[in-house]
Amino acid sequence: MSATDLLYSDPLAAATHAAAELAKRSDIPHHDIALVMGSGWVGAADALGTPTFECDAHELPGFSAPAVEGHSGKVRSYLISENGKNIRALVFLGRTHLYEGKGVEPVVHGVRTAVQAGCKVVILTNACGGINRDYSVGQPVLIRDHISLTAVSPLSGATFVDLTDLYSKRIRSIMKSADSTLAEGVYVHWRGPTYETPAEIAMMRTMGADLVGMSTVPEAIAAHALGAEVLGISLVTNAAAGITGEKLNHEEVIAAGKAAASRMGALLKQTIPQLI
Ligand code: 8IG
Repeated sequence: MSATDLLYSDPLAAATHAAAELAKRSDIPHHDIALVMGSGWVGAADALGTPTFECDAHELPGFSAPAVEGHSGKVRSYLISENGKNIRALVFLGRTHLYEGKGVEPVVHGVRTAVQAGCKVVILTNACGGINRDYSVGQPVLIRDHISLTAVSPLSGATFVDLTDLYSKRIRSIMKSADSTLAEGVYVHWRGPTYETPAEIAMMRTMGADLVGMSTVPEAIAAHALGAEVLGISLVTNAAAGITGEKLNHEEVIAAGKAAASRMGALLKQTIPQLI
């Protein structure tokens, strides 16, 4: 059976295979923490230091080539050492999105691979639209909770998983201790690839949403269901539709991401030793 067929028929087995291949190629049998870097977050990975291993994600079974500019599709391993603690961080530069139309399995394959590789903590980053009028472009926001407007779950069958503490309170509190300016917000998952209409943004605001984007939620659910602790960080790279009267464009999003990413990378490097 091909790796892609296995991904759809037995996604966890596919992730186990990918984790074994990663261990073989990198010669690193175990990772502790995973980070998924979304649009514009590559600079944050660079702030983690020099990777001890890097490959193209699609060299690992079940991964496909990236579809979006700013998503490089690399997998890296970093060694973060502090106070005699050696932490292995597995970093995905880029991700697969629901709007690519391949289904949810490829979307969550990275985090499942990470958990099968040993990761107990999964940090999901993204670029998103700001619904909350208090947010400014370039501002990082911790995800406190989400609203799924796709209603797509990576899980099937009678597995009734509690999502009360999906975005770990423990980790959010560590992050806020390290940077007291960090805001928290509710993230709406929107399938895309179209952005929202102004009326849809007004609806989301009424629902209690602060942020809107096209990622993170399925990965958070898949990682949590496998027992990992999840942190979500959104970088507000544009005001959501209808707020400023300007149209949304992808280039603007990438530029805003780059500016804030190195600051977030330094914050992540500083806090990672406290998370494991
Ligand atoms: I970056 O305004 C980014 N991603 N749905 N809406 C949605 N996704 C986004 C947006 C946005 N900005």
